[in-house]
Amino acid sequence: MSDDSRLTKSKEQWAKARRGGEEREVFYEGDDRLPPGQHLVETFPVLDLGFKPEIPLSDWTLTIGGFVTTPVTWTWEQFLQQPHIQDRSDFHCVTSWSRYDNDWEGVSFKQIISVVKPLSLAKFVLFKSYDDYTTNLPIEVCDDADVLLTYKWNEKPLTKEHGGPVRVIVPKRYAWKGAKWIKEITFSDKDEKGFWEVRGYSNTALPWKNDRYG
Ligand SMILES: Nc1nc2c(c(=O)[nH]1)N[C@H]1C(S)=C(S)[C@@H](COP(=O)(O)O)O[C@H]1N2
Ligand SMILES: [Mo]
Repeated sequence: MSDDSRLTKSKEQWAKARRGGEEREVFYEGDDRLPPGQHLVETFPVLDLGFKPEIPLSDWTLTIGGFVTTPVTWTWEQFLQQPHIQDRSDFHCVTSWSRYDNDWEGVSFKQIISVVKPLSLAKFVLFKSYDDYTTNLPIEVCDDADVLLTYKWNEKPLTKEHGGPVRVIVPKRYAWKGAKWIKEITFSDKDEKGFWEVRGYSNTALPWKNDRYG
């Protein structure tokens, strides 16, 4: 299918859904940008453990360590001094909503790797947050050009409800793999499962494979 016909088709579908009275949330199938079992939303829902930590920038630190050559703890100023990237990506939550075209800006995971230099023994990454949330990924999944620690969403500072000051974004995985309110990143030889992974969610979390439960 050409890009043009895809665009036309999805415009028709949007129109249909709107005539049906759904203003904000549109359900349809057949958009080849939407992973199986997902529906598109225009809003940006908030999901957390019922607690949104408040972290003043003067108290914020990010510690990156474990099996690395050069562990670091960055203050907010030191984080901002790192080279920045921008990336636009779609966001897929396992609870079935997807949100297209989110603009993120921050420090790429590739930059983190180049700073801390993981040892060859390091095969996995564990993310820990200020709300004690954790999630885990293999290092090669993190070492991808679209994985970043963002402090902006659509050109504005990332709000507390969406994980500000800084959260992780891993576009090719379901959104629970992206830790909000990131506090620690630990490289390890072992795959330690995170909060949802120990509760039965998939360890791989691939939206395009409908890979929700372990
Ligand atoms: N620290 C932390 N990060 C988290 C969560 C959380 O509860 N705490 N929830 C995860 C889940 S299940 C999802 S779907 C996304 C939701 O991000 P949003 O609230 O910005 O939509 O954050 C993920 N990262
Ligand atoms: Mo989620």
